[in-house]
Amino acid sequence: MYIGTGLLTSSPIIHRHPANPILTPADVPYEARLVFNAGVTKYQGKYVMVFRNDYGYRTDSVHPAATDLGLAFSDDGVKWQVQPRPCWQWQDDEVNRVYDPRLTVMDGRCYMCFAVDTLHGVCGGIAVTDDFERFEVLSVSVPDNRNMVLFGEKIGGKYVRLERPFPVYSRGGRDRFDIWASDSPDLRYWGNSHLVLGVEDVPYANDKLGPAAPPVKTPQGWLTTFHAVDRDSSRGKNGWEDVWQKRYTAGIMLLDLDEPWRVIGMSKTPLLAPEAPYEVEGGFRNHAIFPGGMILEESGEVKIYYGAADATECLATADVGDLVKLCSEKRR
Ligand code: BMA
Repeated sequence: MYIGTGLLTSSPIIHRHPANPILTPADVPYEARLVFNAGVTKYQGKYVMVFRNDYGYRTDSVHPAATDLGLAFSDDGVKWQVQPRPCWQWQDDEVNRVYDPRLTVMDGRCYMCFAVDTLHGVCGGIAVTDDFERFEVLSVSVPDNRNMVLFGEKIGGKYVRLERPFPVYSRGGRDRFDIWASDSPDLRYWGNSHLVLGVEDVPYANDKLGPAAPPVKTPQGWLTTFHAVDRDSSRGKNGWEDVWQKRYTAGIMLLDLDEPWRVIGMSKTPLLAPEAPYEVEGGFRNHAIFPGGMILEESGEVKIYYGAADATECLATADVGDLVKLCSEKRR
């Protein structure tokens, strides 16, 4: 029996963009039904977005017919030109689909973390591209793991990622999934893992957490979003499925610059909780906010891109100083 964490509201320091949703299926020039959970970064002078497109659904069907990854470019991060074709589908007998991309630029190359449903479990992968046409897969984890995000530079001489393994054995058969960090000398071999944040650390979660957008660097620490999930057994139909008991909110925390598995601050309340119409109604799974992109502009504005209700892509903005301050509510 799950009891939810009650009424949740968004922080007053974050502002939903008036153009929301900034990407919908109507913007996509090929079959698209649900367009959400995008990775967004700046690359070669443009904003670039790789978005998840689930298509072939009917509203009375709960299982995705297919998923591909779409590509869009923008000059301002708000208006997007979607490219005529999806950008990558991993052709492999073992692979069912690739989804929830996150983008990190390092040394002039664009790295994409992704979730991949295989015939033998859900894995997290990392690929690299220079042109969004050819992707080289560098590593795939053992199941079950996903929500990987890469830090934008080496720390202590190693690449670092946040990730979310999902163990069930010995966890009482319940969801109880936490955020971890691992490092790597070459983006292929990962280890030296540390627990970063447990479900019990987040007052508005009772079910699971996951890394959201790749962290941005500030003088005070690595600023990073995460998704936090509460479940309530009394919730019923809330989207296309017969029963959808979860609510996904976005949280924010600050990680140590040199030991990024150490949380040095975290807001005890959500940064973004589902409230806007496009977050709470008409979606595949209502009450789902799933950030996948975070850009720190020179002006100090932070753009946070998030999937809303597993149906469209949205944007919210905040000032970097306000975000850092919000995290100072909790110190360890
Ligand atoms: C998670 C992932 C996300 C999705 C979320 C809400 O488990 O599958 O892709 O947005 O659930 O449905």
